[in-house]
Amino acid sequence: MHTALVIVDVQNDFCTGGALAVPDADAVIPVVNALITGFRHVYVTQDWHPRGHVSFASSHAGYAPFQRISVDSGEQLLWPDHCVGETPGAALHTGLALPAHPQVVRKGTRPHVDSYSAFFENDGRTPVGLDALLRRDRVAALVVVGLATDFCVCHTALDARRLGYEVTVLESGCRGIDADGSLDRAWDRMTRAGVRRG
Ligand code: VGL
Ligand code: ZN
Repeated sequence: MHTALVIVDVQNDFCTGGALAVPDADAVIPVVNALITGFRHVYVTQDWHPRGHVSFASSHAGYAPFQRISVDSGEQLLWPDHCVGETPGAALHTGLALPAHPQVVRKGTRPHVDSYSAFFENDGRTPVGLDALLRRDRVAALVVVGLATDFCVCHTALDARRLGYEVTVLESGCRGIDADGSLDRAWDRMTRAGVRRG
């Protein structure tokens, strides 16, 4: 069984100058690039929303980014419009030194449900696609890096543990948004779920 590198959402909109820029996000790029050469199995996730996505504050009259709202799949933290599919903001950062044919998983593609995890949408049960690829490739352990530590990295790591993968989240290869203490809470949840903090 193999160990894979999972690179979460290193996209222009989460990097410097992007619509939902994560503080110091670009610092992960050299760290991730140094890791890539050491892995035969590399998976890349992309946040990939339709216009008018349920997670956008602009889709809900009277709401602003970082407010919470109740939606079909539960509570949704609202964001600025970001990572609209096929726009430059959704593109992977060109500083990433990816292998020629990386395995890409796109998430958050459905209008009415968000997906922080590359395993399950925020309804907790609709598969996004990463598990099927990992099973096909006989991967049993993951090293997870990327953006943002407290949202898509955290939920991807938690679901991976739920599915039985061994998981290390490499802190130097991640950066967080830290909305209201969410970064500490995310590390707390991850470590309690058996995620190694590498
Ligand atoms: C993310 C907020 C909204 C992430 C995606 O990649 O962590 N965060 N959409
Ligand atoms: Zn998103």
